[in-house]
Amino acid sequence: MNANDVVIRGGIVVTEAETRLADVGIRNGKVAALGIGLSGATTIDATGKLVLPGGVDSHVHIDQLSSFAIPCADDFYSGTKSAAFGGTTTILPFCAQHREDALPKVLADYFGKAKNAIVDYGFHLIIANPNEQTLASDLPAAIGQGVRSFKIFMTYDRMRLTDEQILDVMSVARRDGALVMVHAENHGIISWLAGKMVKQGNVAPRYHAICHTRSSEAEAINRIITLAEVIDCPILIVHVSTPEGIETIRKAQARGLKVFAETCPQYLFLTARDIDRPGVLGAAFCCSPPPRDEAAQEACWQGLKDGTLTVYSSDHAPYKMDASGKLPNGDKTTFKEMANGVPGIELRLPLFFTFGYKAGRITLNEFVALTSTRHAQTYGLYPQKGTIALGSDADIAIWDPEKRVTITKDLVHDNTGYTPYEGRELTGWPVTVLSRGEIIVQDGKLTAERGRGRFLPRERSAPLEPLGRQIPEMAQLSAWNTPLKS
Ligand code: DUC
Ligand code: ZN
Ligand code: ZN
Repeated sequence: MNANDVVIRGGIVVTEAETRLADVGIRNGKVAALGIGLSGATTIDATGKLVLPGGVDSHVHIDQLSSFAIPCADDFYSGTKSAAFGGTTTILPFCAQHREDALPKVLADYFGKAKNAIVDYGFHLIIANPNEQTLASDLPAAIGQGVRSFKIFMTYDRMRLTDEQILDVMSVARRDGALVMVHAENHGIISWLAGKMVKQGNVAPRYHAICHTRSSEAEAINRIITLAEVIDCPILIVHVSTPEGIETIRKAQARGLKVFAETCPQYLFLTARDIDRPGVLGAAFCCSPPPRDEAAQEACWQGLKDGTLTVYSSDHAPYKMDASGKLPNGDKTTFKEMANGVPGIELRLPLFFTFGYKAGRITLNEFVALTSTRHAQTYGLYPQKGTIALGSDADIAIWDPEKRVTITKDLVHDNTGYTPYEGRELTGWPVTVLSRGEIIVQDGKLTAERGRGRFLPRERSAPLEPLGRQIPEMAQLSAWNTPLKS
């Protein structure tokens, strides 16, 4: 009898910490053995290939409505199919509250939608209305269900929280061991500038990038760090795009604060020039914050390399280039009316492999850390996800490091209908992908059943613990932030 159900034989196994020639034995969906000469009921020949942990994408929008109620192009089937083809085997999408929504219903709706997923998933919660009920009952209840991260917005009329509301949400997160993720841009600067631009008739997509000034990101990052320090609450700043923002985070980290941060493909591989196209074509590249310039790209690479930026996520926010998505008023759509976001769930890893690892900017171990391990660690999924180790889920992407691929919209499997990376030449592609030991993609074909993905409840974990170091003034508050009795 074979000890293993599946053996991946002869590949180079890469984790965050090491690179070695080894077979991987899989039993009951878990990594059961690592060594040479393993046997199994099924053998996958990985000679000449790289055997990497499946990607963990901790920032994706799927089957979600934007703040203007514009629907994403992807449901959980198309979104997770696209993830799988790109070597990603775990995703963390958002359950999005809009101001009028009751949180328990929001969560229930997304649990229903996610029944179509083909890879495993956890959830974050977007909080737009932190009222008494939300703070006292609904957030603790969500955490009890294993939804242990909340995204808040400092901009957008229909989503943004006041500083007081942010402090309230942070207080709950600190007490109950959740992570506050922040969209950090100064609302006043953006909306004031946008109002003036529109009055002047400057409504093309390129003005979106102009209104979202670099300074608006840096100011908001500085403010959110200040607020987090008052509460002593770990935070993660999503989609960081500017050298100024990164430098502010670097300084906070040097002071020992628990500030995690993320950047995304659009800040490494696009610039504001991509948005500057005739008519409304630039809408395809509009996201918030917007792509910047080459110096900002360089700062993002440096931030990833030196650890200031903790994770590299897709921020997959797929909107079609038609009236259902980016262009509600056709070619008359102004930059203020366009949904913000670009697709990237499938190409996140291949782009990073070619332009990061193959280009010599990062090592393979850093590739694994930034695309998988650190996401699992930061969000409380490690070591179940994010590594290839005994007892871990056998979520594995087998990469052909020499496979040449030209990106076209027909190559990718999401429902957006375009890719911002059309025509780029890649070297290296995940040719076989396993989730919990089951082959879900092989040689360009999906072999997974709709609905096989499982929900991942997340436990309280070390990165989510406060430092225990508050500003002295907080000592004047009595009975503040007492842990809930379980
Ligand atoms: N923020 C995101 O994280 N994604 C899309 C749009 C936005 O503002
Ligand atoms: Zn955002
Ligand atoms: Zn996002």
